Amino acid sequence: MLRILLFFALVPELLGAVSPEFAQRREKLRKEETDGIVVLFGAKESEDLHFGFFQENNFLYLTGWEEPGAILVLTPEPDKGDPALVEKARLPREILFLPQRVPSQEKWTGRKLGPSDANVAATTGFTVVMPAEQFESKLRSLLEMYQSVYALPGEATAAIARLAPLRTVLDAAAPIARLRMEKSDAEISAIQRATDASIEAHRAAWRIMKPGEFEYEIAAVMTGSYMMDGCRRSAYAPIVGSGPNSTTLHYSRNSRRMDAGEVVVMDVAAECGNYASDITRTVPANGHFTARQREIYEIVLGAQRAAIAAVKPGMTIGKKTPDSLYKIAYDYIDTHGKDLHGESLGKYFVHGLSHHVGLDVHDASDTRDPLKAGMVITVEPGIYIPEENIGIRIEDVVLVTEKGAKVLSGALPADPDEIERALAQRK
Ligand SMILES: [Mn+2]
Repeated sequence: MLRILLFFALVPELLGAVSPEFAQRREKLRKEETDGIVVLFGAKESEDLHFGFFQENNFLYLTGWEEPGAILVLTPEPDKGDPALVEKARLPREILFLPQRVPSQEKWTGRKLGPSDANVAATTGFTVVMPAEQFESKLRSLLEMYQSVYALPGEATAAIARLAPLRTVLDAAAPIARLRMEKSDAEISAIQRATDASIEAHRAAWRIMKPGEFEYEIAAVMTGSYMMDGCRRSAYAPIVGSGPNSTTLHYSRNSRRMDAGEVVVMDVAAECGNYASDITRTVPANGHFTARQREIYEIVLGAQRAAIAAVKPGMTIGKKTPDSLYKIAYDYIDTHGKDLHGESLGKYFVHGLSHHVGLDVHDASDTRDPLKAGMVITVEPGIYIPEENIGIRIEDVVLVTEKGAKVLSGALPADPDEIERALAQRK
């Protein structure tokens, strides 16, 4: 057993439900939200043939459980002054509800663990596992003892409204987001792994980049690269935008033929072991920036370097929050360079600077909260000037450390000379 646990500890992408980390997260949540029970529904098996089954990420964060149809119920640590202390202390603190096995369905999507399987506790990491059909009666009895329930909008809130319409329903997303914002070492390793695979994908794209190719060829090489590295899917729809498309922030048709003299924005990254990365580089299709492209590029890079240099605990990522990294990047852009009409460039930086990265590429967070060591964010300034067909975005994944920052995607060049040198090595 110890060997198995060590194996999981060393290979974070295989962080199984039995890892103690999931139980620790649940315990933290139970101790923080002492005023109500927590009810979370996992994702269901759907008929969607496009994407396959993926667990809901809050559910995954708290359980590590990756089979469909599960339900999680947590009861708070009993309060010593509570008159119902004895009764509440007897309750299980954590219950995982699992659907019964359906052999006809298992022919299509494979063997599942059922609530009465002998190994259910060892496999799930839960001492108490009950059949999903007992969920409603169990919830009804718990609701007699607790006034409030934390749930995510949707199925859980509907079930609570039906079973106990007078209870207070609180949003579970906020307290879970507070936990999710601070990454554990295993999570940071998983993000690093997704980042390393994404870096290799960008290098693969640079090796085939040339005028006359289609954007989708670049996207194909990149997704193929990280899937061949063992990543299950893209962290988001790949964005490969050339020329005019470089100025569309989330362009994802990837259908245009690239021309000489154009820049190509590649905002493409992998999800590996359930954790996302998020990297953007902008390169010249023919291997050489024009003087104007380079001028704009260097302003974006300068803004990014200024913001990354300022990353440390206590800073914030909101546009209007105090000690804002966004403001540092915006001010840099707005005080360097001009558009064709002699106006400053701040108005062409049209999106936020940063978001958290984790299980979701735009990870659960509250952007008003000051950064802490262990948080992982992007730093991604951009300038988009449609009139000049120039869109430049440079995006890196940054770990906040005690003293500052570590750029997890720093192995991929962003310097324009280094990019031109790398492109010069194309076949
Ligand atoms: Mn991003």
